[in-house]
Amino acid sequence: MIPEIEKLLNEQIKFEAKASAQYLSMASWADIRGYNGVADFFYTQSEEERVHMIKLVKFINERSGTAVIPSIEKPRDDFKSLMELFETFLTSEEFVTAKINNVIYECLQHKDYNVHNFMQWYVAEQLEEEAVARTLLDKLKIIGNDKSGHYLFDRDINTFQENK
Ligand code: OFO
Repeated sequence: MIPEIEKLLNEQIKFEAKASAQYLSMASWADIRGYNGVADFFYTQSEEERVHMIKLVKFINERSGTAVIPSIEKPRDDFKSLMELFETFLTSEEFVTAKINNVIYECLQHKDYNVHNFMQWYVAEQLEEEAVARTLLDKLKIIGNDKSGHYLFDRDINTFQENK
């Protein structure tokens, strides 16, 4: 495996792990406040990010690289509203997308078409996740401070979760 690409993939492991920890923290925040639908949404998102991380770990190791399991700093848990929770979700997804785009760019620079091909799965995944995050944020903007709107949002959020 090309060392520069291996390094980038290992960094990507950390970004996926951070997203998984962040979404677990967000699930817990929602759980405590009685938003059970939102909590389930983020528990599932957290699991999905863990799957993305493991996929990278296995890919690196199978191609005679060395996957490094990173330590993760404490995720945010100080959200003031559902709106802030979902803004954080979108920001996190946009950050990961930018990092994936950078891996793709470097793959092309190094003519690593194998990893380039592998990363296409992540590109498609990010497109979907960003779209879900934007849709949910748009709904919250419509709802504003309406408490019954928040109730319905929490009740119906599972209809927006991707099926994988
Ligand atoms: Fe790993 O899929 Fe989003 O971040």
